[in-house]
Amino acid sequence: MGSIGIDGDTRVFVLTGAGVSAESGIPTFRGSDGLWENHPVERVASLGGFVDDPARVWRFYSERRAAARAVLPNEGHRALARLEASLGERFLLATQNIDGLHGVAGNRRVVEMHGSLWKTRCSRCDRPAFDDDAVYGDGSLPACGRCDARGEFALLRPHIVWFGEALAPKDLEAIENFFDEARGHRFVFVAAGTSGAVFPAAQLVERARFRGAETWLVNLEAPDNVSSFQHVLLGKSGELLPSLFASA
Ligand code: BJW
Repeated sequence: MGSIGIDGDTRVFVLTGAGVSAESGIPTFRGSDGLWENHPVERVASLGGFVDDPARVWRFYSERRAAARAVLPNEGHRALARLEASLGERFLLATQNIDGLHGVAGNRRVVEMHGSLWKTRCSRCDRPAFDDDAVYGDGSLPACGRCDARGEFALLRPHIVWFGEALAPKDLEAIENFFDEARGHRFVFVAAGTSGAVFPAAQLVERARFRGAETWLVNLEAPDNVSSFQHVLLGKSGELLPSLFASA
């Protein structure tokens, strides 16, 4: 397998998904043994599911917080941290993962497109999301202190982008700005560990191609949008990403 030759003109955008954290021991979503096998998606990852049964949703995310606490970045995460250290502003990482492992590995130029497992916000007021690693036990539902002070009751919710919810405009803008700036330079787009099944993340590869990007895929198996990629490397990201960027 070759590596992506990177020179002083190269801009690299990386999109990651659950597969990149799989070798750290975090389950992916789809497929056998995936998270969605045991949890009806619409009940735990939609606003409707939260309204119907907030305790179920908090149990789901609390279990994931408890499991993710003990987990460490793998070689794939570390390769991306080294790449950022080498490229600086010529690099941007957008992750669909909420586990925070890219940050633990050392990446700072990260857009967490689907939110963060380690943040909580009010389900009603515009209080900004705050750091929170609490595990909410059976039946204990966290309420918003700011709403309470106004004599209103509102539940806190995980700071996650659920199905049917819009991604943060500032996150989409950061990606679009990077794409626009990369146009006219050598622009490399890499997707790793993602099934290409969820939008808008799945269409980023086409948006990058439109700006002239060279497109690479690193994934265990061919995903839904495989035909959008010029270079396809099938295998584990923890093994492939370090050699892919060996020349950076
Ligand atoms: C390895 C590996 C190893 C394993 N190495 N590889 C256009 C068409 C159709 C539908 C839509 C559309 N646009 C929008 C929609 C609706 C919807 C959607 O996409 N639906 C699809 C299911 C069809 N999208 C949305 O609702 C989004 N919102 C939106 O578009 O809003 C519009 C709007 C505008 C204005 C107002 C209101 C609304 C939001 C999507 C949010 C997704 N959220 C989730 C859950 C929350 C996060 C969490 O709880 O963790 O995010 S869903 C879930 O899927 C999670 C993931 O981030 C996301 C992507 O999954 P990912 O990462 O690809 O994981 P897997 O498991 O699917 O794949 C792993 C891959 O890795 C596999 O291929 C393995 O082979 C591979 N692998 N080991 C390398 N070691």
